[in-house]
Amino acid sequence: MASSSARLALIAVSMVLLWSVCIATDYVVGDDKGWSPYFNYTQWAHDKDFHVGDRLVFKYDKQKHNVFKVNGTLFNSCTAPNDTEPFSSGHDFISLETEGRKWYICGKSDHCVNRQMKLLIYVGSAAPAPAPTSGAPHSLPSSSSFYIAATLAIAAILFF
Ligand SMILES: *[C@@H]1O[C@H](CO)[C@@H](O)[C@H](O)[C@H]1NC(C)=O
Ligand SMILES: *[C@@H]1O[C@H](CO)[C@@H](O)[C@H](O)[C@H]1NC(C)=O
Ligand SMILES: *[C@@H]1O[C@H](CO)[C@@H](O)[C@H](O)[C@H]1NC(C)=O
Ligand SMILES: [Cu+2]
Repeated sequence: MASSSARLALIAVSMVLLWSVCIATDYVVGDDKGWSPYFNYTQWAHDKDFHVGDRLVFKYDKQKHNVFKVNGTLFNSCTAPNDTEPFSSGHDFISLETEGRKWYICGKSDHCVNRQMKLLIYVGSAAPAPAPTSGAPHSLPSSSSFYIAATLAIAAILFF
């Protein structure tokens, strides 16, 4: 029979696991400068560690700017696609759903080519849980750690 302290411990461990797996970050592109001309977005992205599940937040004057998600070829030539609609709300949330390089440009006027309105980031796998104290393997993919944590939490609440 599990004691109530074992039950509490299990719930606590599960909650910590759930929290660490679910935590995701919103990055306001350009911080307080937002998405604007003559800001060095290469520099901005340099010290950031983007993960699947995080979001980019583009804040800008929607009369003056927009945001196209493009591929590397269009990024390098600063070409806005003419077959896709840009983000244009002035306050766009873009979820980082897959790993790899992501490219964003402003499609207005010459903002990409002459005014540095271009952003390249690298997105890594979902943020790993911190080393667990329970001795669970460190390399568990986060989705399975999520289900394990959720199952533990539910089991602890329902059955102990
Ligand atoms: C932006 O910052 C990067 C990294 O610090 C630097 O290499 C690059 O020259 C800068 N770009 C401009 C246009 O200043
Ligand atoms: C980049 O996107 C353009 C427009 O959608 C497409 O024509 C081109 O083939 C793409 N390039 C790569 C390398 O995927
Ligand atoms: C769209 O862009 C492609 C090149 O990227 C060009 O060949 C095509 O003519 C353009 N279409 C329109 C409607 O402007
Ligand atoms: Cu712009």
